[in-house]
Amino acid sequence: VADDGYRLWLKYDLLPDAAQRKAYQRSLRFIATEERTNPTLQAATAELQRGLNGLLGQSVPVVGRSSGKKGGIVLRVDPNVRIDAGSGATAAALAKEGYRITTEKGNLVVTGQRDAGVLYGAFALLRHLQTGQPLAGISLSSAPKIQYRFLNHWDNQNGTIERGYAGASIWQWYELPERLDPRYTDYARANASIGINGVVLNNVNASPRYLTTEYLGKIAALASVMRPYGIRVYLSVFWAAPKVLGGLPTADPLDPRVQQWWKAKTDEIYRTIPDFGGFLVKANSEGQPGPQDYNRTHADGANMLAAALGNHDGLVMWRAFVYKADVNNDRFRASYDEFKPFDGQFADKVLVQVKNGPLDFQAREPFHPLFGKMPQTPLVLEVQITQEYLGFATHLVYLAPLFKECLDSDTYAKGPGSTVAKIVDGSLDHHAISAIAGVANIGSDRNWTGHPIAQANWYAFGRLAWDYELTSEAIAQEWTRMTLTAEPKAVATITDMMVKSRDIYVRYTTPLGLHHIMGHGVHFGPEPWLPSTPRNRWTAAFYHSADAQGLGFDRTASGSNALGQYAPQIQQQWGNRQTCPLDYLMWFQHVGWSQPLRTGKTLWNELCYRYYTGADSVLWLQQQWQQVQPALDPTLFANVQARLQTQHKEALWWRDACVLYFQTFARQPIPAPFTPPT
Ligand code: GCW
Repeated sequence: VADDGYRLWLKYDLLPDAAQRKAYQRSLRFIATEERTNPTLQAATAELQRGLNGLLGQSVPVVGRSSGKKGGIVLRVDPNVRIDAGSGATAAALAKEGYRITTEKGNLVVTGQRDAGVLYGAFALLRHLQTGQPLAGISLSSAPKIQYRFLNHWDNQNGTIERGYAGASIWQWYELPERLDPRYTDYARANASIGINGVVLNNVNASPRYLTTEYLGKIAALASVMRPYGIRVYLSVFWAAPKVLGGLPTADPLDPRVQQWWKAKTDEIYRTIPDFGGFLVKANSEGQPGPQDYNRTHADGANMLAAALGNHDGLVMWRAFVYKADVNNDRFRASYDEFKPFDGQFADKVLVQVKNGPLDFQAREPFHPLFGKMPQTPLVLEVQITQEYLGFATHLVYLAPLFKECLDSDTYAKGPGSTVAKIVDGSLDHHAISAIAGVANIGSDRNWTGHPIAQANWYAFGRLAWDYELTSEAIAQEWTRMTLTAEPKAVATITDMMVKSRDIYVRYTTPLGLHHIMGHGVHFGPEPWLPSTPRNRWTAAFYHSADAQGLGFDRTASGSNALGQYAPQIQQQWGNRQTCPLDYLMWFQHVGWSQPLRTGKTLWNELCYRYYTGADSVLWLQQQWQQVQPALDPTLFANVQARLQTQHKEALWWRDACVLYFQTFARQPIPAPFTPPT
């Protein structure tokens, strides 16, 4: 049977090594659990049965208790089991989701303080087997580093997905609540296997319809599928809902009628969905309504929703992705300028959700300057798993290196070592709450993500949300083994391709810190020539600022001074042409075409060098892929092979468009050995 990718990394194909299978079989002969009616333990048990059946070719019975038997798995909830989750303010909450796997009296014991921990432990045990690791003397213990680990769906009520490239939405609203597509369960399994514990079901450009009684019933049905998997559902809300749904003349957050409407709506939600997670809000951004329509602030809006939540166990995630087409401002600065002044004014249940970079999910951005500058507010890190600016579903781009680059960035907020990760996990500023969100790349395509390798981005997001200290390489290796092949050389080759893929993409699209030069609106392909107009100033030409002298956006004190939003150490490093990382150069400096860079080449020559070698590297990806063919399912092999052909075509398109366009300013020949396109 051809591998259509539906099973993701939970394929559970028979392990190829018979000796290893034998060894595993001896220790995995039954599953014992005393809590057979607990839905989460039932999910854990069913997953283990399914996994062992596939991996070992043996059906494993479930028994009530091990009572002296040896050679099986014992699942146990034990509120007192010791799980190390550090010493931060969230440690107790994190430990509740952790797990421990040990050997006791001849059995493998999977323990958690709560049932969700046992489920995560069951998935960890399966991963252990899928990646061929020994069971003898096994002793694993793990707790997440971040408390709320979200997927954000940008799915619309009509089934389309904003910036989705893998088909329509998997939520079949018109079938709900009666029919529960089995795919929902598979979705929940996949998420639980990587520790995702919250999903925002709908687009941040939100339809008010989700808040109607009719839709709440549908959402409750979805919540019932997610619940056993430790996943809570959340909603993006349309700010003007009190007007549209409630018939009120206003949505002013300080108007008592508006407050009352939200309170009543929130109570209704919790009556329908008792474990509802909370609200995500995009307000006063890209045409969405918000509190500023009434001369109120982001804090007024967020705090009103927090008050509506009252004693319900829910959160408000208020997005910092805001900008107005203010011709006097550099869009880079907008979110910081609007939010920084409100630090300390948000209610306890409010988190501010900040994109990884200041602009908009570009292929490479410096970290967002709000990280480290709002110490009194818990910040959610929002990354994009869907490849809006990274080649949709035709370019092979593994995103863990992008996520890690942001998490590992040093903000210097409290001296060296104040990484974005330590701000997001709450440890730097001692927050009692921490969260991370990834914009999903999931659709109803048979293989969920369009590009088969894009499954790894969903996987990597979850694994890093659980433990941001994992390396990109380790995650790629693990995913490849679970999903594609166990053949060691092929695993090494594919891991290498994946780890290098994002840099390759950056080189042939936006090298040296170029940004926002893609096709306008659709965000695909190159369009660096799009000029600024008084009505639309923020176009490609604005961001690359090419002129006869040079290239790049001056964000130092002589330019927009967006650099001034960062810590002094960063200002010093990035503000100096000699020390600014070349990868960020065009983000911060306008550099002369003939200026020599640290590489020894002039800016123009270095730019050409990166565009050309970047596009050539896609041929390298093709060669590597060709080498692993014998180790792969033929259908899957052919799928990726074809996409790599498209990717090369599009890489040449990017290269030629950008080099030829910038050449009209640089007025220099394309350096040898590269030859101009004909
Ligand atoms: O990246 C931009 C996208 C919009 C998106 C917006 C946002 C959901 O182009 O499609 O809207 O960001 O993050 O709100």
